[in-house]
Amino acid sequence: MYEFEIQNMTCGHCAGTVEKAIKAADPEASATIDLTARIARVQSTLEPAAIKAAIEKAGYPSSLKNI
Ligand SMILES: [Cu+2]
Repeated sequence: MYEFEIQNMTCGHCAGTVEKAIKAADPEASATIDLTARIARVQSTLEPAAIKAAIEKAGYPSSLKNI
């Protein structure tokens, strides 16, 4: 499980876009979005960098948190 901090994820629409981007990168991924903390928790077999790139491509730069 990875945690990404996504600073410009500010509303439900953003959260939906981020979740869609994660699912597009890995259909098997499960994503939990915490809009208040602006964090996406992702369960995926892909490398964190691949998920990060997909989120970024959707317009949301993120930073990976170590957990
Ligand atoms: Cu938004």
